[in-house]
Amino acid sequence: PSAKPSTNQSATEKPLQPCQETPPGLVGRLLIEFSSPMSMERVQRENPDVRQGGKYTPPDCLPRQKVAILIPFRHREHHLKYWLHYLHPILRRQKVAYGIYIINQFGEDTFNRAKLLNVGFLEALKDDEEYDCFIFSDVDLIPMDDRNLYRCYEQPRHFAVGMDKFGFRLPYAGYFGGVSGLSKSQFLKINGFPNEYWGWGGEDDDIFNRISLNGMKVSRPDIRIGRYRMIKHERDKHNEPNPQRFTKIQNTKMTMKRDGISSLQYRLVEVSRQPMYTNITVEIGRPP
Ligand code: UDH
Repeated sequence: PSAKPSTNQSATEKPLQPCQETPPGLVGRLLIEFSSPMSMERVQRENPDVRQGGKYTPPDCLPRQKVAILIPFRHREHHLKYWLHYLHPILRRQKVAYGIYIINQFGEDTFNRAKLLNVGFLEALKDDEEYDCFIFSDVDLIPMDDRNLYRCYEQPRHFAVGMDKFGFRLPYAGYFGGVSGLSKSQFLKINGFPNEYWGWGGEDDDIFNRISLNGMKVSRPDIRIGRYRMIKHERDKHNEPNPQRFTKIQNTKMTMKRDGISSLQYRLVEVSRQPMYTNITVEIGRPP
């Protein structure tokens, strides 16, 4: 399903054509660096066509999908500026209709990436029920090639196949970390993401297991195109490696039925629309 023609077509213009499968204005390999300072003012100034809340719709064609981009977040304002600086222009060239959602964990209890992303899925749909594609991105990962198209595919997508910190190679065959994307129906088929991975690690492997156990197969871009730069950082406080992760990922088959989007509980603290993104602050509890 694509967006309604009426949303970006005035009476005098001729009807918009569907956006081309391969967007014509892509540039390919990009220079990504994090040494020059970045400010939100600059990001705003350079992206005047992004609407309040970080929404964008191509003006010259009818987008094929409506994409919600969800970023798990806490205390990474510095990274967010670079992410927005690089991603808004890339997404614009890719001719997608999108909205950016920062899912900000309230308080200082242990971080829970996958649970935040479950919240993002439901809250994005509350904001706009037309989203049919969900892309889950860490805030510190910037694609180095705009041919890595941020949209949904026949099969669940893993975008971040070649990260600089792993020598631009997939660290292991079942890696699903960093940046991934599922259509609404693919996400619901796996009962969303696990809520019970507190701290760092394992949740991405659990999601990979959910996909395989439900008869789907991860798709990926070519390794030459799926390259990423990660903004270097130290380990965050309250996101220590989770020692339970190795046993938990052995049990996905049993746990995925009860633990997921169907069992998600949270308390919404605040939704605020910023010029370049929508911020969703949420209380998600703490490990048992
Ligand atoms: N995140 C936050 N705040 C946190 C923790 C995580 O925003 O406090 C989000 C953020 O989007 C981040 C993602 O969760 O990109 C993944 O967390 P991570 O960046 O900590 O994970 P990664 O595997 O790094 O990239 C692990 C620590 C590496 C320490 C290396 C020290 N040399």
